[in-house]
Amino acid sequence: MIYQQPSPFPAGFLWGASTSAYQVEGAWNEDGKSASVIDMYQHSADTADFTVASDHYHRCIEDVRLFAELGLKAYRFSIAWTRIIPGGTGEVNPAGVAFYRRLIDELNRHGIEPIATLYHFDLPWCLQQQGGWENRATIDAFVDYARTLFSLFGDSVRHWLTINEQNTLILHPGAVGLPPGGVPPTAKSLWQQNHHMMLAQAQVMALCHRMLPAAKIGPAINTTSMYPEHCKPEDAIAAHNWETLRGWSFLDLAVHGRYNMLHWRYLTDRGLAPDMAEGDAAILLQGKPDYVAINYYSTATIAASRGDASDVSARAGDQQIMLGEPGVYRAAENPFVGKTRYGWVVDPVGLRLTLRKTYERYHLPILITENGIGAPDELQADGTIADDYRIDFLRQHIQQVQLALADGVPVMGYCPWSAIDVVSTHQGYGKRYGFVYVNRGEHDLKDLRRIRKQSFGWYQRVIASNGQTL
Ligand code: BGP
Repeated sequence: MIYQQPSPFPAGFLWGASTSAYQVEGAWNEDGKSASVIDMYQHSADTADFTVASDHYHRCIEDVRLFAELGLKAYRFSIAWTRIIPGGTGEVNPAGVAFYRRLIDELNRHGIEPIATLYHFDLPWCLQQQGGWENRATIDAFVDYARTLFSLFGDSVRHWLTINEQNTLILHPGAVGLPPGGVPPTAKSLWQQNHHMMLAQAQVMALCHRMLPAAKIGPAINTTSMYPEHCKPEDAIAAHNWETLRGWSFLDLAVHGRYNMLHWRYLTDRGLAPDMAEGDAAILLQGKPDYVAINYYSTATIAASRGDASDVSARAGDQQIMLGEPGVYRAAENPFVGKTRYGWVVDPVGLRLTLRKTYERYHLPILITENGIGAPDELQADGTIADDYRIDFLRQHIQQVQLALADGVPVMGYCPWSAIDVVSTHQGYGKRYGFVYVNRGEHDLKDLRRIRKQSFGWYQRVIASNGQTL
């Protein structure tokens, strides 16, 4: 649809940027913080670990000042459960509370809306040792942790996100590292974990509404659209299979509180259906998100399954992210989209399509909580970082957000990944996303100095003009 009247970004649009605790903070064992699964899992020894990361824990005031200079209206970050309740349950750690209090107060002082994710991949290791999400006790632990955060920070945080990319955790468990021993959980275990996370999430959303009636809370799922490789009907079914099993099934449970039909058939057919306790169906119905957050990076193109092992392939050569499933779908190439140097599809129009579909399905406002391009940005001898490719990528995606707004989709805001360079889980600092460069190598910490990239000045102008100067 080509509109004759341009549709400006609404006043109050949340121009933001994102990070997560384990990728930005460092200080992995300081001030009472305990280890999370991320700290204990196996990762490549060739890339940076998470112990120092971008040292945001020690530099958060300096970083927020940079975010204020950038003009951010919102900052989406995550809270490390292991800092707040190091034992997973029970005692609250005052030093951890003080850190987030400092961060949140500084954001509010600069008029930057804090958007807090309760849990971004970093389950306390002590809970993992007791079975992690497979253990129903983790549900109660998560609800207690959320209650603690709502009572500690509910006065100054109005936007909350429950679990980051639950679909990534379940569908690609190796994406956040492998447990000691290197064997990921079985599919049966993962779907049981998924069920428990959904129960926890539903209770936390209901709790948020009871404790903080003015606050808003929602899930954050990696959401995308799938194209059939050809106009072959079987390809269309395969694309729909995967769009449903990879994305909608997670959001349907979060928003409607019930299992998606196709998803449930898939689970029962393959012996993967979770055990449901009495009362679970009623608990799932308690969850009523105020908005849906989406992390959008790329689309995928799908062909009909051939029903054998050749359906499975590694995404862009990354053995931790396997695509394809016999009898469900296989990944195909799309000649109409670009690719990053890491093989991730670049498809700005796909963002508009995804926004339309998400709104049509849920009728809830949408917050874009991640979108961005990873690249090995280089600090030049003159002290600059010329990330013009990032500007192109973000500009094209923002244009599509504007078109989605014209389509009638209530997009609340745009928080690209990432506000500042963070550790990429698989590629360390060789793959950066930030508007602010962090001067460190994979293992050489250098001086961790903050340097504004070219994209910093560009995004500053975008925000200052409320999206009119792109
Ligand atoms: C998302 C995660 C983020 C971030 C991002 C980029 O799935 O929510 O935490 O890691 O992907 O991924 P990567 O660093 O692997 O390129």
